[in-house]
Amino acid sequence: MKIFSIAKSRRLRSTPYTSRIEKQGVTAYTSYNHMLLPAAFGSLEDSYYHLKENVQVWDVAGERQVEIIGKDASKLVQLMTCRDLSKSKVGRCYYCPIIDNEGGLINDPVILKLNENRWWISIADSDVILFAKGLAIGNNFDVKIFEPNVNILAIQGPKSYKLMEKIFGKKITEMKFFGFDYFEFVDVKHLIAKSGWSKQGGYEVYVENTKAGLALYDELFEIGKEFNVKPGCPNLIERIESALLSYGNDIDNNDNPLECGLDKYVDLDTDVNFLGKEILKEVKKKGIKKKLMGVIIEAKEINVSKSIDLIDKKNFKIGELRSGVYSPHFKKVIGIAMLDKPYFEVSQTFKISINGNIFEGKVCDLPFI
Ligand code: THG
Repeated sequence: MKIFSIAKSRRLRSTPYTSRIEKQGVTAYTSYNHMLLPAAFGSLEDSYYHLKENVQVWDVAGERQVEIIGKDASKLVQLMTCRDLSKSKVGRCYYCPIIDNEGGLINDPVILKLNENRWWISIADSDVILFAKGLAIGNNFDVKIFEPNVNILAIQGPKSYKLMEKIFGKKITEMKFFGFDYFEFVDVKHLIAKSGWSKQGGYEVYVENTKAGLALYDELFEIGKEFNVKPGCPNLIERIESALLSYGNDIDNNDNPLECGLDKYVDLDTDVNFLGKEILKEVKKKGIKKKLMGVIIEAKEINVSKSIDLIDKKNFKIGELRSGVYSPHFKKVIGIAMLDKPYFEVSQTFKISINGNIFEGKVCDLPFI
């Protein structure tokens, strides 16, 4: 595979941590919400093992916040998501599909309820702010919508608890998954959630005060020495094994949340008002025509930069691979694929062409682990 460098510019925004991670050896970037997102610090497999055993600090400032504040803030947030937020609590995070009037996914953010009239939508890679502003204008909602200067630092891995306890005290270890609270470091309070885009445990610090955030960044690496801390980033192997979905890769606006296995976050039997509700009810009644599934492929290597067709014995397309990677755990390629009806069944077999060679594969449930 030929390697290309990334051309930086103002449009592809740097983060407050960019100069730090470049000193620390970032080797690849991707773009996320028009911002640099580190994609590798050397070997993907080394980072994978390190993440599963130690602790990493990630510059995930690209997970931008869309702040919605005002009298109609809750109404607007609910209009955008099919998850029922009527019983939501201040101090909690909610993983919420955002969908349009046709039920198509716009984004799959984490939504934080800051208070009754103030929310942060912690977005994946699509311009939710434009969608939110359009809806607010069209509905004459009394809200302000903007992107606050928040730059998330994720602390991920099994040793994240010990590291964060050393810096913030015992209370931080008592927080529940997807809860958030405020914790002080050198006289500055930071919003910290027990969350993150890995299944290895950890926290996310929503840094609002950049200077204090950089001091915290340095402290994490200083105190973290005894826990073998390293800089890292969302890890393709770990996130596919854990089936953490990536908007734009695994799912996009042509998919609805029921097709993506997000049924848990689709509340059709409540009286809350959201876009696409009637359409999703119809989809549920009639049944989905495609479904996101796991796949295991008898190959040792893959690089997915666009969808790859999955075909049956007669060379008929039955689905498409959307993400894939070699898993050291399974010693095979694993991936996330959209399978057409009626092929989205566990143990369904298929063929796939990777770099001109044909490999056998099998459909399975998500997550892998
Ligand atoms: N953290 C924050 N913002 C984010 C992400 C994040 N924005 C972009 C992207 N990641 C959004 N996508 C996801 C996808 C999955 C999860 C979080 C964000 C996730 N899911 C858990 C799971 O699937 O098991 C738990 C969901 C739940 O139980 O509610 O964590 O990572 N700030």
